[in-house]
Amino acid sequence: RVTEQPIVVFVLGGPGAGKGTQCAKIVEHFGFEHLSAGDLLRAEIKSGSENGEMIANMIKEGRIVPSEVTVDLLDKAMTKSGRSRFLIDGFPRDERNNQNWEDATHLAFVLFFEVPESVLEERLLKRGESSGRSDDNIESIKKRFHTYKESSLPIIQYYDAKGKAVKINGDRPVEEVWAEVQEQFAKSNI
Ligand code: UP5
Ligand code: MG
Repeated sequence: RVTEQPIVVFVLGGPGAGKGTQCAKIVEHFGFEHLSAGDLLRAEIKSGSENGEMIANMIKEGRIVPSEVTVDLLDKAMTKSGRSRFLIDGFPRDERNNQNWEDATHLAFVLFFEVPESVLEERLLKRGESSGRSDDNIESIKKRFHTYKESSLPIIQYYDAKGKAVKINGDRPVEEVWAEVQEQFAKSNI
């Protein structure tokens, strides 16, 4: 494909759907740059940035950080990487996050992991035993689910209506999910 624009795949799905797990495998096999918006925000907290406290509060409350903060972190990470193909994990999460990306990038497709909420809850509680993540507790998890349904699902539905969403049943063993993800990337030719 001849394009000046970065090629982007959005990787979406509820909290704990397996976005990070599958992105690591995609990187290994298909050589994308993986940018997790959540990881960038957590790194920003650790860096002692003036936004740190605000971001930490939003994450614990399962709320979406103001778009300009996240978009700025993504922009910087994309520029710094010098790469042209990106997996953007856990973003866009609402309408505001979604503005301008379709013009500024070539959006190849949106990978969407479907997993029932009960399974997500179980995964996150288990991870919470050792993750140290401030939002892997039952109160924060419920808030994350609420935000996901209210703000993030409509974005996925928007891309689905445009024929851009690739839906994958994420409620299967990691390797089974990966087999389908791998097939999708192999046939997409990006
Ligand atoms: N696991 C993974 N796959 C499995 C499988 N197939 N079978 C069984 N277990 C599986 O996986 C989660 C857990 O499940 C792990 O223990 C894993 O081993 C297991 P993971 O791959 O980490 O799932 P992922 O979808 O990445 O889950 P994550 O918790 O990262 O998703 P969230 O979307 O909740 O978190 P994120 O880091 O993206 O965002 C956190 C917060 O940051 C948000 O709530 C929000 O407050 C803020 N944020 C913004 O404000 N804006 C943004 O743009 C992004 C984030
Ligand atoms: Mg993640």
